[in-house]
Amino acid sequence: MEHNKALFEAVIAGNAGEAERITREGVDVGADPEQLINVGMIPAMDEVGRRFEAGEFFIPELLIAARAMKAALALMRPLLAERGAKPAGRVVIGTIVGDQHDIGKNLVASMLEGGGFEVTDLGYDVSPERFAAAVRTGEAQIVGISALLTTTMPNMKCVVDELRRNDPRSQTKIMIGGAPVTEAFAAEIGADGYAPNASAAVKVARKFVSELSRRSGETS
Ligand code: B1M
Repeated sequence: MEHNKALFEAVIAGNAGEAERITREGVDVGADPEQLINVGMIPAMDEVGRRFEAGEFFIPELLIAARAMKAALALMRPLLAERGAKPAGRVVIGTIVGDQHDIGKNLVASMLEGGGFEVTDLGYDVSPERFAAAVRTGEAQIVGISALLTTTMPNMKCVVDELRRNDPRSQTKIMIGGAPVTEAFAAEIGADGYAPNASAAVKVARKFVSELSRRSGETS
C-alpha cells in the first residue's frame, strides 16, 4: 500500500528516478505489480489528466508525468508478461501521412499506456496501408490517428476508408485528434470518436473497449 501511494505521488510530481526507485523497491519486497499499476500509476495519470483539464497543469507537467510513468512501467512490463496480465485494450496509433507533428500524439500514446493500454506507436507520416497492416498484425481494437495540419486532415478519411474496407463490421474503433480536428470532422469522415486532449483520449478509449465487449457479449 505504501508503495502504491508513493508511486502515485512520484508520477504526479513527474519524478522519473523516484518512480523507478519505488517500483524497484516495491517489486523487491513482493508488492503486486498489477496493484502498483492499477492503484499507483493509473490513478496518478488520471489525476494528472484531471489537473490538466482543470487548468492546474500544463503540457510540460503532462510530459514529465508521462515520462515518470513510462520509466516505472518499463520495469513492470517483463513481470506482467510473465504473469500474462491482460491490458485494458490494444491500440495502434500514429500521425497521419504527410504530417511530422508527433508531440501531441506521443503524449496521447503515453497517457494511454498510463491508462493500462498496450500501445503500438507507428510514429509519424503513417500511410493508410501501414495503419491497416498494423491493426491486422496486432489485432488492435482501437486505431488512433493524429493530425496537426489542415492540409493533412483529409488524409484521415483515407485511413478510415481503408480500415472499414478490411473490417466492414467495424470491430475496430477509430479515434482521431489533433489541434485542427473537431468532433464534427470526426463524424463527417466516419470515425467513431474524437478527443480534444490526451486525458480525454484515455476516456474515449475506455468507452470504446466497453462498447466492444458489450457488443461481443450480445453476439456470443
Ligand atoms: Co508545425 N505547424 N509545421 N512544426 N507546428 C503548426 C501545427 C501550426 C499551427 C503553426 C502555425 O502556423 N501557427 C501550422 C499549421 C497551420 C495549419 O495547418 N493551418 C504548422 C505548420 C504550417 C508547419 C509546417 C508546414 C511549417 C513549414 O515547414 N513551413 C511544417 C510541416 C511539416 C510536416 O508536418 N510535414 C511544420 C513543422 C513543425 C516542426 C517539425 C518544426 C515542429 C513539430 C515537431 C514535432 O512534432 N516533433 C512543429 C511544431 C512544434 C508546431 C507547433 C508550434 C506546436 C505543435 C505541438 O507540438 N503542440 C504548432 C503551433 C501550435 O500548435 N501552437 C505548429 C503541442 C501538442 C502537445 O499539442 O499536437 O495539439 P497537439 O496535441 C494535443 C491535442 O491536439 C490532442 O492531444 C494533445 C495533448 O493535449 N491530440 C490528440 C493530438 N493528437 C491526438 C490524437 C488523438 C486524440 C487527441 O486520438 C488519436
